[in-house]
Amino acid sequence: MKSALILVDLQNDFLPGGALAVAGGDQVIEVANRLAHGRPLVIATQDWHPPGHSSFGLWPVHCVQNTGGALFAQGLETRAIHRVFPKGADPLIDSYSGFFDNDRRKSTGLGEYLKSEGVTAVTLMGLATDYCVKFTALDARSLGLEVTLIKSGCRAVNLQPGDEAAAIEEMRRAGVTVAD
Ligand code: VGL
Ligand code: ZN
Repeated sequence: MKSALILVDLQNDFLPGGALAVAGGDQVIEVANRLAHGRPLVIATQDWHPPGHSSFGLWPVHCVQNTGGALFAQGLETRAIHRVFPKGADPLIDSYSGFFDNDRRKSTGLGEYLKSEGVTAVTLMGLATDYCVKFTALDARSLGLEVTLIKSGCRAVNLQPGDEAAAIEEMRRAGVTVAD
């Protein structure tokens, strides 16, 4: 069994002070650094929207390509990251998942890459639990990967109270192993 670590959207705009700040988002950076250290395969997804992206309005303007908010968090040891998969670059459709656009028609290449590397299991953490982490985990399961979610490495948007717990329950039901 070959495994990869996937760091979801550890970008400035999702940290306190950012455009789409996730409470406690800054606290997961040290978890990421600890998990990534010495790992043979570390992958990061990067929310990467063009100006005027169709998700703006539903969400505040965030992670605009080539702006500081789209950069990986200061403090994240990016040297440990082997491959970056940008997502959400199509102006007309969003991509919560690191694998596919929300209509599941276009792949980011992540699934094909993992397959070509012989990866059968992924460990997942990042921002935000109830959006990009959840959809990345569910797509990984649908592709037949074993998925372990590091709960201490995730924080939720919680538009509604309880969204985080519901997301974790949905992932569990899909066969995701939830670990601390
Ligand atoms: C995300 C909303 C919009 C996320 C990205 O990373 O969870 N959420 N874009
Ligand atoms: Zn986004």
